[in-house]
Amino acid sequence: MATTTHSHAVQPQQVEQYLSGLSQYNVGPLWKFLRQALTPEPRSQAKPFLWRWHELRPQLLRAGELVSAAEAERRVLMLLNPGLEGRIATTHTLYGGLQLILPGEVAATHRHTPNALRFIMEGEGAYTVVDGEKMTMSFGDFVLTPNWTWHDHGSEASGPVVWLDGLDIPLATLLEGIFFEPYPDEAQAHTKPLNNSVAEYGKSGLLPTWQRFTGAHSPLLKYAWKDAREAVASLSSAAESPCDGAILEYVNPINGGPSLATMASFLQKLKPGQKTETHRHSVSAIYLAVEGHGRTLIEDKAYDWSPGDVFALPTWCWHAHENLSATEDAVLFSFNDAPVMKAFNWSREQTR
Ligand code: GTQ
Repeated sequence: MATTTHSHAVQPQQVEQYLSGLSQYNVGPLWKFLRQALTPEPRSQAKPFLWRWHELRPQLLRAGELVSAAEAERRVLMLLNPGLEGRIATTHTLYGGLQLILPGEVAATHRHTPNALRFIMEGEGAYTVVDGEKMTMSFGDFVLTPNWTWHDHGSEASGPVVWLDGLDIPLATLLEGIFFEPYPDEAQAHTKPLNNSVAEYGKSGLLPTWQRFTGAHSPLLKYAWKDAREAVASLSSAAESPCDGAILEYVNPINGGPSLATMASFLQKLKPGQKTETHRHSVSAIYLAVEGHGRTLIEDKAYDWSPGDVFALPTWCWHAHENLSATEDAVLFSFNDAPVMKAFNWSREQTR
């Protein structure tokens, strides 16, 4: 007996009728969607986008006149990606926001499963308390609020303090891992010495012998600007990345891993006139210009930046950085979702 081939007997309208009847069973024909589901490469819905400090700073200060930190709980302008309308997202996995705290204010204690990081953009004399440890925050400091840690912010400053918040909210939302809890009081007790984690874990290569932290995040919760800036400044040209210049990661001092389970953070310096090579990768990132004037080409479009500007780099976009000054360094802070992508073997990189 020959095997049956039946396609000659099938009428196109029979197929159409069949397909249109499928939705009532909540099923669909994979054969019509295979190429859409399994693209050769990532296709991000997020768009490259740059938020300008000179536009956002006045808006943030205006929020300071209209809404108190007590009312707002967190007085933040969220950086919303124009390609991800309706979502609280700066890239498809990462969220960035600009937070303002004014002299004497307190942003009440709460905790949540999303991890948070802060990079201080303006001012000094603010603080964050994380699980009983108060940390001072000044320009350029990088501070962690790992997931499910109680945290409140306050200010003993004489002027506004502004920082970039980075959280994994879009990722946690997709994975339906969001939990949130307010603290019973506005502020929590300060049960540890000021900047305690810096004293215990903040001297590179020197760790306490009587305890070995085993959490999924860095036990060092604050990385001071002076140390990080000096570290990128002192790298020799031989120690540079072709695609990123003099770049260092804020790591967990115990194991050299990322400072948070879901997000890796970096400081990079571009020498006067330096142009990096073009590459793309399957991690998305948020960048903050800290010093200098530069340009990042993303998919061949120029995003020119100055201090305080923030830009989103979606997945798999070709990009290269350039320092536009002939005399001054340019410095970028950034964070990305590499720990997650690496954990699942989804991290890839290409150079052009
Ligand atoms: O400081 O705890 O930008 O909970 C968004 C959510 C900041 C914070 C944000 C938050 C915080």
